[in-house]
Amino acid sequence: MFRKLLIANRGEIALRIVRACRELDIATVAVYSEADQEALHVRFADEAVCIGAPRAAQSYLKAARIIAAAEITGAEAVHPGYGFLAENAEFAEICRSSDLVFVGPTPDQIRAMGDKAVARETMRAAGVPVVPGSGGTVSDEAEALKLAGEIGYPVMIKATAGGGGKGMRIAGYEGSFPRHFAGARAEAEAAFGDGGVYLERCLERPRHVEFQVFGDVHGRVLHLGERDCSIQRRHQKLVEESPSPALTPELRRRMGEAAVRAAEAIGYVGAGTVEFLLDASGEFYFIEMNTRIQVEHPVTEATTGLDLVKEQIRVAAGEPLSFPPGEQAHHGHAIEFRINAEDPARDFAPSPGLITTFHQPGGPGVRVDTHVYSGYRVPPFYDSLIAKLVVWGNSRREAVVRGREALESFVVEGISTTIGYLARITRDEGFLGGDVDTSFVEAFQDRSS
Ligand code: MV4
Repeated sequence: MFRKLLIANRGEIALRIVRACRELDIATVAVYSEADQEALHVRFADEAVCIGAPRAAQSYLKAARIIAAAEITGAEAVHPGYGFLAENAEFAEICRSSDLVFVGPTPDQIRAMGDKAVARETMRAAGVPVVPGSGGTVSDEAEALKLAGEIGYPVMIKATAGGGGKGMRIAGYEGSFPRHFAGARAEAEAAFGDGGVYLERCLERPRHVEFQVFGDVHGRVLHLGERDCSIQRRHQKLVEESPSPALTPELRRRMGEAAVRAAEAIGYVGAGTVEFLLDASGEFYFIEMNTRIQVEHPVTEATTGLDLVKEQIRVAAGEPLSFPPGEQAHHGHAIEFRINAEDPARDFAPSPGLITTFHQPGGPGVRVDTHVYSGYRVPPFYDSLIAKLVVWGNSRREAVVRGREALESFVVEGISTTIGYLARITRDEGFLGGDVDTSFVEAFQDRSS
């Protein structure tokens, strides 16, 4: 096992990784920006190295400085967390050529899924269902228009370098296609330096159901069940839960098999997430694979009793997966609520600043992953997640009630947060019925205002 590991991240996930390392008896190195001098990941890690100015581009995204910090401190491995450099194949490659173990998949595996049109083709060839659409990217407008007619409107135009909904456009009918096609290409070029786009039939009010997968260097690949992430606002997830209220045992089995096939197709090693869209008729389609640990991984930890971050580190050290053979056992129901420093009354505008009071809930089945505390100043430079509330219950109903009580006793003063908004969701009839799809937030906002 590694003796020392560098954490190339900040916030709650950096603390999460510190805790996993403590249990594995691995020393930790934090890196931090000038804005994070007072951060808990800096205080709780065994050593800390300042790597630059507050902006991520000047610190957490500076591969060379992170590698230098690892070399100076004698770290043997680098855990990238999520965001920042977690899905940067070049960074994974630099780690390798610097004799550092990147805790995650290989550069080739990151690349195979990073290009979304290539990933679609790889999955289709492996027998994983994909949304009907183009084979690869399309650049010629006349050809794209013809293809769109064959796919059938509405048609979705997606950036191949995008993902998570970035650079996505819907053409509702033939007349609007050329405009959206040109718009999507220009947007993709500006945002990613790659104007490549592909087409998919636009599914009507799908659900977002993703499967947690894991692979080891000994060739074993398995899944740990699903998370339903249909409650999103502008492609930001607000609430995630497992099991998905939409799956039957039969559908879960088929989707789980498809998820494992997806990971096996690229010889996947480490923690990954295979994302599917599920339509109202029960058809499911691969859309993307994320080659990192995700924000919502504690939902799966709650229903499986496993520690996914420790498992990532063990797998990176070459150990076989520690999970028992066969189907993994799941217990009860878990829900994660993302608490952001945002003001729902001002269209979720960021609300950085000084937290004067922070009091977190507790009790049976309540877990809070956070890096903030009373007296902490939320910097304006990074994403707005300040805490994840993860509740567990024997039934969905019990989990929802625990979530509601926990949100109602959560006190954060000094800044605006999404706590009140999330508490209202727990009282919503649609949510209580498990009747959620991609239109949930819009419909909820209409009926609750
Ligand atoms: C789609 C779609 C409908 N049809 N693709 C993909 C990334 C995700 N964040 C948004 N994505 C969608 N892709 C096709 N072919 C609808 C969405 C979508 C969505 C998906 C899941 C959860 C919430 C969503 C909100 C808007 C759009």
